[in-house]
Amino acid sequence: MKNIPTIKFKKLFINGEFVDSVSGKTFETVDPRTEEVITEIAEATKEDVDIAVKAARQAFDNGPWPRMPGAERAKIMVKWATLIERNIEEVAALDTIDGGKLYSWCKTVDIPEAANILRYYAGAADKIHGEVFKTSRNLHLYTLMEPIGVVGHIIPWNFPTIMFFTKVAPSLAAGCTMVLKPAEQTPLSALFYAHLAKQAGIPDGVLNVVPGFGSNAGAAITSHMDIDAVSFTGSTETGRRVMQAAALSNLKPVSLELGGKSPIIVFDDADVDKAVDLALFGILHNKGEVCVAFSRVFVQEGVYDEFEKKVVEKVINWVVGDPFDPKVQQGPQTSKVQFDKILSYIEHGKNEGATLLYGGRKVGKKGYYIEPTIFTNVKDDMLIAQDEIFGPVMTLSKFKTIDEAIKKANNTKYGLAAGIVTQNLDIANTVTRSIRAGIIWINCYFAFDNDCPFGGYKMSGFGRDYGLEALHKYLQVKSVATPIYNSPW
Ligand code: TXE
Repeated sequence: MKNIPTIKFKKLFINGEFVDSVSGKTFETVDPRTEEVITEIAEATKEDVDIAVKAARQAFDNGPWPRMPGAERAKIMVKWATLIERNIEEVAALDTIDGGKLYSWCKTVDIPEAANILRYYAGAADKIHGEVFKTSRNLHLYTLMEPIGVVGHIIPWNFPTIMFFTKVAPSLAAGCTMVLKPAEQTPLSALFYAHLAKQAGIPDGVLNVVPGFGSNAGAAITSHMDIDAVSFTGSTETGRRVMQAAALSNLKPVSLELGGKSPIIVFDDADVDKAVDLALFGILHNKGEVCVAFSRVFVQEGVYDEFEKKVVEKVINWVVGDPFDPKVQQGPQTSKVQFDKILSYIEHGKNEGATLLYGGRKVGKKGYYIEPTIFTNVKDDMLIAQDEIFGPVMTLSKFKTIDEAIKKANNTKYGLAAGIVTQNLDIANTVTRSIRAGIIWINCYFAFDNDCPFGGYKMSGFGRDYGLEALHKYLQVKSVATPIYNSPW
């Protein structure tokens, strides 16, 4: 795509209209390829969140969406999915200029997947039902599944499209209304999706999009007394604040998908070429700004030297550059803050005694580009082996036994994902059961399906996105009892 799209939607989307913020404030969104301002976006603050919540409350209490048969909701969601696909080039380009994401990946994976997520949950919208119980007493006892109410969604900047739809689609299917805050770094596609939602027929007030900063608009959502649940994806540190604000306001339930420091363990019997490809894809995909990035690579001693040699041979040819160029494999980091954070971890790694095997420098004069970086001689307690760097930085180390590999893999406060590379089923099964993480990839990476729940153990959070588990985050269970005729009740 040569033409950068004109930015059509720059205002808050509240009650079905694009509106200025109450304060009239705006903020800049920056193109990480050039470090130049793309445009100014209306900035939501607490007052705007209040207005958006009122609209969502009105739509929930009196509007058609929660009362509509599930099949009707489904029709509108499917129409939205089709509209997204019709506008695929434009939205893909928005995520590329806003977040430095590979245009080809957005166009062939993220955006089509977003449409599929909508269709998956559209398929569930008319299959939401409770249970009837055969009780020991003379009672007709059953449960109703009801939408939880007004939901607050707060999403990050690394997957602006996928995150938007993993939150919005199940809550829409459940019959909820919502207020979503995109990340301040990447607000463009969310506003475009809001426009398409209106075209598809999502009633006014059901979906409200309020771009703004976390400490203001985000905090207003998490502490709001009239929001019934919050679904958050972001850092562990902010996740803690989200939970605290929920506890101190109306005790709304929260689900948190937080950071990670995921290991990939390569055993002696592995196909080393394949293991190298998986490890590189695992840390360099989306320039390492991935919550499930394989940032810690553990290789068994028998194949370690071969792995180290091959990983350098392959990474030398890794192409960093403009994410619109189809030959490019890695675009710029999303923001200056993230760029500086990664470079400072690289410096830290050198200072704490790890060996810089490859990379470590910024690329070019303009834009937030960083070389793919590999550290060896990494000790488990080093900061680069413990903190989520969220960049293209691999830490590589050696192990001898399965037990040692399990111990190393679990030596983290996080528990989002893990990879195992082996041909041996016994090893795969043993390690799978021993690692405390929400998803285990055996001989693969980034293998997701809309039907399969995704979320963390330990400080990677709780609650699940994807699958029917996510739908249940947005539902309440109401039990109903009625005596059977002539019973003593
Ligand atoms: O995250 P924040 P940041 C990790 C990654 C990254 C680090 C910092 O390591 O380097 O977090 O990124 C909103 N109340 N991940 O600072 O702050 C914010 O506006 C309510 C991993 O950008 O968590 C944005 O919309 N909301 C992660 C969202 O939270 C608040 C993806 C995420 O921002 C808030 C992103 C507050 N007090 C970063 N403060 C993953 N799991 O994939 C901020 N926000």
